Amino acid sequence: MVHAVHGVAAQAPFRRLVTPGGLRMSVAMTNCGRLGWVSDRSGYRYDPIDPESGQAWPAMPALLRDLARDAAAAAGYAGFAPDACLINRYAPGTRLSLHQDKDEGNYAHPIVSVSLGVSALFLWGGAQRGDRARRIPLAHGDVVVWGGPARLRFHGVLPLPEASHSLTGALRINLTFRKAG
Ligand code: MD5
Ligand code: FE
Repeated sequence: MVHAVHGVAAQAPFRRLVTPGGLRMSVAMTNCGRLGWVSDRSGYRYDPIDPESGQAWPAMPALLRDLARDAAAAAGYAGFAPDACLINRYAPGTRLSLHQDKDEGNYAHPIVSVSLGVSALFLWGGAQRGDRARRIPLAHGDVVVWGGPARLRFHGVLPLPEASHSLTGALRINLTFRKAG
């Protein structure tokens, strides 16, 4: 999977997007699949075109697509067919503040997330931003299926510690598979 991510990034390099509020995200992102998640001053959206290249996003490697489908099926979501895979890259100190994933068309579809490389502490909140958040370690190889009432919970990632993994060095990679269209 790490090799597949490198292949995607060779076509669509990781970049740090700007939020509608004008702040640059600390997470570096790229995408594969028919649709990619992007953010700029005009807002958040799923776009079939990589705005950096003007070209379609790289195809979703079958290895990645099949793992997401099988994980969803094992969690009770048979037939999950993701059309978007957002790939997040965390360097030491990179964090992701509390948010909900609300840019997809149909919240009945789950989101599947795969963590690679350095472990992070995931913040798992509730339905309201102010709800107490649990801290859950996500390590290399962890796969989580977020469906049903969990699909719209607030969540985030605490700053990545300085650490090293044999496959990714100081980095954490997270892939999230979505049915966006
Ligand atoms: C990460 N990425 O570790 C996380 C993993 C993102 C993002 O949050 O938006 O790219 S996905 C965690 C997730 C997805 C959907 C719902 C919930 C968590 N949840 O209800 O807790 O880079
Ligand atoms: Fe999210």
